[in-house]
Amino acid sequence: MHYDSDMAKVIIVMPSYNEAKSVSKMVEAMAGILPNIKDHQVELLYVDDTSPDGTADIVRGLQKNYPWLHLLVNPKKEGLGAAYAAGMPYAMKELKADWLMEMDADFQHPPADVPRLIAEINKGFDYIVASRYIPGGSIPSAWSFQRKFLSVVGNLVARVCLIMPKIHDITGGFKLSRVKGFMDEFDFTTLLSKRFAYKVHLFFYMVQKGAKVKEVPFAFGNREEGESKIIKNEMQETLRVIFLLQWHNPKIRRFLKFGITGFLGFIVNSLALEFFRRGGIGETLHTITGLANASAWSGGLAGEMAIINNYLLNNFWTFKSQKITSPFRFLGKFVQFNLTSAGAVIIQFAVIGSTTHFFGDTVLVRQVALILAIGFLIIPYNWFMYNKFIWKSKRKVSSQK
Ligand SMILES: Nc1nc2c(ncn2[C@@H]2O[C@H](COP(=O)(O)OP(=O)(O)OP(=O)(O)O)[C@@H](O)[C@H]2O)c(=O)[nH]1
Ligand SMILES: [Mg+2]
Repeated sequence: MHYDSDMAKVIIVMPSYNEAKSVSKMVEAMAGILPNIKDHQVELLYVDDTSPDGTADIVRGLQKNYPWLHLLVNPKKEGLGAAYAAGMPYAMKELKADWLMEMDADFQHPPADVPRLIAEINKGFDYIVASRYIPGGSIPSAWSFQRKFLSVVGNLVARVCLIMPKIHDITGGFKLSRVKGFMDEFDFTTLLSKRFAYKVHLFFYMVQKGAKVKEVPFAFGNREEGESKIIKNEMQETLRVIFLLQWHNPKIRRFLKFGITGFLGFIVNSLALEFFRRGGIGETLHTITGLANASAWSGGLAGEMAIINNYLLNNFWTFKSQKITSPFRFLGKFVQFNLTSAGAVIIQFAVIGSTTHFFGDTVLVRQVALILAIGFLIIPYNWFMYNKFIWKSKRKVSSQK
């Protein structure tokens, strides 16, 4: 095979672990495809973790016939993300890759689709993603319901939580990324997962870097041979990576802190309710005033405890850059905070009142109405009030100067 030296070089990075059964077939399939790609120099790099089934030996044997076939052997198996964290820098530094392709060794990413992805390079894209979730793409029909469900839901959660509505497949592993300005600026020692969830991190990174993304439909095939390495709790790992990615984003971090504070407020509310009710304080207030009953007084006091909890946590943690410190303002704002909290109570009053009026006064209607009221009205309302009134950002004022 002869290539011009200025032709862009694509390295297909293919991690393998116990894939001995498919290596010869894969290399032969590539031998039938790669030489026909005329405008790019395409080479294949196996990244094997010293597979006990001798995958690497088979690759070594084939290297004699195929000069475009490379092999990197890691001493031990640490997971798919770890294999890429070793293979991608190797492909860039040692093999001088201009483009990196991520691809599985078990034929689930059909070799016949490689030229279709590479063909997009010349159209100005930086990140070419084989997508299972756009028209023309698919996941294996043979998968169990559980696996289909986890795949679809995992991907949906990633799209929503990473705020990438326009991307349809974030959790797939067949893609092509530009090296210059993108992968060469990524520090692989910071990759957040050594496992399958590495994909979510790389995707997030590429989009943040401003990559022009192109999704190309493809049918994710059935594993033909060998055994699956996917681990059962991959979903948890993906959620962990998503959380960490967003935790580093100041705006999202603030919103997460606000959410955590609200959740803690709820716990304080419920514990305090029982504390006041059982500890006799509710009873005492009822006796002194002669009004309502012990639980009503306990509930009211517990609500105030939650308000105090939320005020303190939001002031010293969530909005700590706009922290209120002077004692007078601190008290004044606390009164304001109580008023905005009363607004939330009114919202809840109105939503639960009207839904039970129209849909029946049942436990289901009340609880669903409560969740909807919190999710769609109270959270946005509180977020708005805190940002606009209680802990108003001072940035605008200083930028006008
Ligand atoms: N080097 C290396 N490769 C791995 C590791 N884990 C998985 N792989 C390879 O990564 C690719 C994807 O792994 P699979 O087990 O096929 O995962 P999957 O396609 O989601 O699952 P199946 O549909 O069951 O095949 C395959 O080529 C594996 O051999 C690892 O720890 N190290
Ligand atoms: Mg597979």
